[in-house]
Amino acid sequence: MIVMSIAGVDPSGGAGVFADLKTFQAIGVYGTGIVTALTAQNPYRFFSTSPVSPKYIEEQIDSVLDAYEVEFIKTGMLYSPEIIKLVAKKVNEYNLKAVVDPVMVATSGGDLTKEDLAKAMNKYLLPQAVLTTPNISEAEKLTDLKITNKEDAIKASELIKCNNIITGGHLDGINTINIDGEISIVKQELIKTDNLHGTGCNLSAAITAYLAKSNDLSTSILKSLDYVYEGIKNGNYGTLIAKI
Ligand code: PXL
Repeated sequence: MIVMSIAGVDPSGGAGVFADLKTFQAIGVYGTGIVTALTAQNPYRFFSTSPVSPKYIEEQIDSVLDAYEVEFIKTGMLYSPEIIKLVAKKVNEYNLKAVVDPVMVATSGGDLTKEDLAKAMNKYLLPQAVLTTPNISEAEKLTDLKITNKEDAIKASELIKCNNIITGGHLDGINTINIDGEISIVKQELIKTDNLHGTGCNLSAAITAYLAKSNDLSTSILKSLDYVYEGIKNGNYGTLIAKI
């Protein structure tokens, strides 16, 4: 089983492509990584971003898919509407099943993107995605709703253009899952920590890996929530032996 991450590079290894590869490895699938942008950052401070050209992102994707059979991919930081459009084109061209983490802002507060990406996500990528995994602020941007409670989250999840989990790290641990229009709520205990960097990246990577291992969508989400919870508790991802 070969999966692919299309995302940015966080050199401190907690988020982005490097983190995704560790999570793929921990769950027992072979990971490939397409770089959309470099960043200079650590878990506490964001310095800058240097994007890769869409043409070179396309060349990376084509070179990997020329050799490897890939069914499931995840996308993370896509940086610009042009890159979102390109990735949507590739998903379509190669018939890829995409888990989309609609990254817009880093946990550390850095603006990862130069433009409002929500419009391009809604138009090009989400309509053909298997799942999207917004946090509260990303779900607000995708739907133009303000989310302050469970009812708001359910409303937003019904507006998002594909199956989704709205993660509850900023909503008392209330995760709202919408699969084929069926809503379920999974409440998790919140852990007191100063390092939540990369939680979203690792969640979507874990879901992708579990899907590649033939788990259904609901099972993949539940196992991945567990994986990320343990990662937060231990301050680390990928070094865990995941429940495969
Ligand atoms: O978790 C959002 C995110 C995604 N991708 C990259 C990041 C971050 C957060 O820092 O650095 C590359």
